[in-house]
Amino acid sequence: MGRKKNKTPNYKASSEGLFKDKEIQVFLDQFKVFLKKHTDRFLPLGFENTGFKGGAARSKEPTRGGKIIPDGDSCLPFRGHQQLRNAIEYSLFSGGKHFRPLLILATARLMKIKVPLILPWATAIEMIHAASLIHDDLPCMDNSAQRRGKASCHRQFGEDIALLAGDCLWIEAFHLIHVHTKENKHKLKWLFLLCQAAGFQGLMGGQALDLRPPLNPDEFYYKKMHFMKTGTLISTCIEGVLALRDKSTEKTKKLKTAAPLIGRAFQISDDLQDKSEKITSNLSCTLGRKKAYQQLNTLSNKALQLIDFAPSFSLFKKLIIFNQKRAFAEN
Ligand code: GRG
Repeated sequence: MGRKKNKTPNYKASSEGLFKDKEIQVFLDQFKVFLKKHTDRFLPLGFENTGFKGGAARSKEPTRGGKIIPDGDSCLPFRGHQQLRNAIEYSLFSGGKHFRPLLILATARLMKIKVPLILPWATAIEMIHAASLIHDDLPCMDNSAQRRGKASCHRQFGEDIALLAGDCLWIEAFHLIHVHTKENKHKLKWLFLLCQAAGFQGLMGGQALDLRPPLNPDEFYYKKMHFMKTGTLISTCIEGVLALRDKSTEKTKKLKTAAPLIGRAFQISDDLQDKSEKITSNLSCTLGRKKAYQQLNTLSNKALQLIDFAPSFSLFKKLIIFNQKRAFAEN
């Protein structure tokens, strides 16, 4: 049994509404086109059902990644499963704040790195994020019926397809980095960072800590769990951009130090927004909302102080403040 039934989605504002900056819109459009290109190329349209019923979707030329597979049987349909693809696209293109891709853009702006160079990174990170949300909603985890104001992936497509959609998404994120990163040294660094952020010390390990908390969770536990479950991926967004620069400078050091603070602040803000019932492992419930607000403010202010070289109107600072303020927003 999951811990929370019918978790109320706290999704309210999308990034489009919050950052009415034309350049950000252009970035988000480019980002979505990039994402769509990857799904179109590597997850080609397939069969509506698993049964090989033929029809429009049936291919005489089985393909993988746009290439014909020499299987020796031209009748073997091999375009992939349509529902799986639908579930992947349903989850990828269902809104969300795009906090992580925007943080990547914000870091790139501070480092004077051009958008095309960071698109694969932003896209792969959002795919891992989408995968984690699908899995997080499953009945064996948070058991959430809704996500972003819509039916969660498993409610829409069934648990089997949702599980596979989540698996597929995070694997495809690695695939995307492999295919779209020009420089080998950047590719290796990005793959390493993704492994670190998603694996045992990251999302997956953090989720285990959240699902099976100790009997008496203390502040240290929350710090660790928040960082692994949420903070690592957010912090990795920044690190991935810094990986494009060889030299370590005062600026990069400050950004590296601020990254985990922003990551932890993001989860605390998320907890404070979550007003659903039956929440057991939530900092704001266990330690009290006041203390959680204090921690959020301390972390955010520390991060803002560190980024003293960035102008106050910079996207980077705006994102830190946005995260701080959303904790106070009414759902
Ligand atoms: C398959 C990669 C993978 C992981 C499996 C289920 C799991 C392990 C991890 C779950 C981790 C998790 C859901 C952490 C919470 C992170 C969080 C605060 C999510 C909400 O992010 P927002 O607010 O969501 O950015 P939107 O909807 O805006 O994209």
